[in-house]
Amino acid sequence: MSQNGVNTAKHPGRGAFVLFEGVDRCGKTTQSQRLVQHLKGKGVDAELWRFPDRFTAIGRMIDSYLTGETDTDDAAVHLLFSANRWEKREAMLAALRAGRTLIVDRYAYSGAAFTAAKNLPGLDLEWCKAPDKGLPAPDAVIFLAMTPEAAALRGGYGNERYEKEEMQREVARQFHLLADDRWQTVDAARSVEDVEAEVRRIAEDAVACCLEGAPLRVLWAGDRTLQHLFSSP
Ligand code: NYM
Ligand code: MG
Repeated sequence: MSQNGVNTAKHPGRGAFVLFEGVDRCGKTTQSQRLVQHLKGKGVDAELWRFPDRFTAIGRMIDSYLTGETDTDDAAVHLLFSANRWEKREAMLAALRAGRTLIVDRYAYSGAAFTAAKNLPGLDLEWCKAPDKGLPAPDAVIFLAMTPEAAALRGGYGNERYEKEEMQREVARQFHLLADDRWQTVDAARSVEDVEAEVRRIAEDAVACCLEGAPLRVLWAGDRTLQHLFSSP
């Protein structure tokens, strides 16, 4: 609609960025896949993303570190995980701008929690967060809460680096320090269906808010938003 030459048409609304976080084996992959199917069934344009994305050049380095094929300096590999998010930033923004909702399995919170859990001198939580500052922030973080003991009972961990109960306990502690105002803790020790019902409510709320034009925020940068990238010309 045009009034006095000013475009007053309501921006058609963007996609939502819904993030799943939690310790290994807490059900993120199952719940994120089911959520995408559910949203698609309701006519929402939704897509599943995961980090690390092991299929880029950087992602292949991360994969070989996680499988134990290579040893990489802890700070250097932390920066690779972050670079793996930065290299997807443009595509992420383009998808959200096109109205596509992204359901994301792990992001910068995992990045900070896993490295900080190593408790290495110099690599404290603030250092770990720094390289991811400025990335798009999720509209909702669904934290699937489960004790590492309960997660371990779920068919056990795999053989990748970090998949040990002691490490996971420390990761859980770091996650709690990262909880922010977008963080929703969901008790993941219940049945898949009970967890799913709560997950759906959170995601559908986020999708609705973004359709109405909720601004996309900048990660770990206070109230800064990326709204200038979303307004129509
Ligand atoms: N991980 C994941 C990190 O250490 N830093 C990161 O930035 C991200 C995104 O990689 N144990 C760890 C957490 C997992 C491992 O993830 C592989 P997945 O979801 O199991 O493929
Ligand atoms: Mg894993």
